[in-house]
Amino acid sequence: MVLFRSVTALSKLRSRLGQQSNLRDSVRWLQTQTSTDLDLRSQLKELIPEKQERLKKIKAEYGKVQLGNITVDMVLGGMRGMTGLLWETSLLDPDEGIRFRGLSIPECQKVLPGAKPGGEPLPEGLLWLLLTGKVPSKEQVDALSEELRSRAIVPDYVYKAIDALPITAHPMTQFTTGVMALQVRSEFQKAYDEGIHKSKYWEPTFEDSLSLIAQLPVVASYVYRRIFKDGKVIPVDDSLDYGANFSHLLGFDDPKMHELMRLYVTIHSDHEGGNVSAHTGHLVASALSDPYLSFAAALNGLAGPLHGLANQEVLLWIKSVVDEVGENVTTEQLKDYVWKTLNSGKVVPGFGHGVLRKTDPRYSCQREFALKHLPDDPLFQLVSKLYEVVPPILTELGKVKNPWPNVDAHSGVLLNHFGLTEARFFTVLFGVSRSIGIGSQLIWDRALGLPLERPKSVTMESLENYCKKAASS
Ligand code: AMX
Repeated sequence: MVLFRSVTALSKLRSRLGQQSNLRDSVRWLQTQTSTDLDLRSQLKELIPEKQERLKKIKAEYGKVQLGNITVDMVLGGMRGMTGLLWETSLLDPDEGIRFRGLSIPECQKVLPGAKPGGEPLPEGLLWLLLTGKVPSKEQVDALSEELRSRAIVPDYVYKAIDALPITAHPMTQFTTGVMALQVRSEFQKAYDEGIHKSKYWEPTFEDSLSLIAQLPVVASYVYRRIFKDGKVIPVDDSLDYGANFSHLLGFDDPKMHELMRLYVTIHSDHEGGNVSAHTGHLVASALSDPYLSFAAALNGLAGPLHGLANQEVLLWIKSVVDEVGENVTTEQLKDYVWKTLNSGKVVPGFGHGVLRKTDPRYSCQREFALKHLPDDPLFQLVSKLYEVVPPILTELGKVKNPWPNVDAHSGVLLNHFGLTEARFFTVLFGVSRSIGIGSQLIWDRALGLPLERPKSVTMESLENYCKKAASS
């Protein structure tokens, strides 16, 4: 990669020399381009020793401090409320929602560079923030955009692996198959086989994570065009950033869709460590499986309807309302439809959350986007109506801890508005976005030397015996 960066800088210098007569300017420009300020890997190299020391100190000074009590309810209830993971890139507050390295979504929208001033944040900027904890400059983001474009090369056997599946295979199955095929070129696996020292694990993890993040839009778009379009692949556009390129590769070049994709990827990137996809990626990587293997595992968790597949389910559910009742559905008709869904033993997709207890800010910012760009869209109006109808009904059930909408309640109608109407594909978009959060954390997992995950499990019998003993003593 170092060689690649030098070659890229030199070829850019050559083209600048073609454009400009001032050699001194160009040399100065080359110096800034190769300086460590613009290089994410160099930035990380500086940060890692300090964080390693900090973790050592926490272990030494606070190792025996209790973080809460584990109850039987927690063990039987999917470990809700049980703190058990270190996850540096983001933190979820039940009321406020997600903070990426301390910044809320509106704050990220304010401080992260956009394609134009005031535009939606560029996902590359978020990647920089998640990895370093620092808000990048526009120049740093541009350098990272370029680096990602240069890594967006997908070997032919990846397409062949996908082509081996029937076209009817779910897009997530095709996508994950592509990720598994990408694994063939894992730098981590190669370095491990060659006997790399564990203090250097983070370096090939960095290479794999960045390449994975860069390659995923290409693989995802291949799957999309294979299933839903003409099968023709659209090449990467060297003038576009990550989000806009993803939209372009899928076949959508409306500037508003580019903006939507930047926002979509940014807000879907990370949601602290305990959700199914993030936790799975982290768990699998704790066995020193490389980022490709770990991320493919994460994607399989994301593909479940209680997690990432919910965005597909929401649009299909909304369309079923329209098919059955019509677009101008009244509040009463909508209430009846919600009850019908619940009475048939199904969940209302897009509502509820394992941690959040208020409206998801990822929902709110998508609503803002809709109000700005598609206020009259009939499906957006239906989504707005659901916001009024669903929470009181879920509250009435008496068991739902959070009746408010989550991220998935909104994303589908935005994509649908700009022509991406194939709901079955939506979770793939979610998957591409998640690589930014999970990939970033995996680098820190290895930099901090986090151990193999291995919690204790119990049988029902041992649990009963333990509880009886505890009650009698
Ligand atoms: N519709 C109907 N019932 C719901 C519900 C919903 N939207 N949300 C929760 N419930 C039910 C649960 O199924 C559970 O019922 P049970 O006791 O009969 O099994 C009960 O309410 C208590 O659940 P909870 O503690 O409030 O939620 P949870 O932490 O167990 O589950 C979640 C969280 C997201 C799986 C759940 O709210 C749900 O199924 N929502 C719909 C699917 C969805 O939108 N998923 C996407 C979440 C965001 C994401 O990961 N992308």
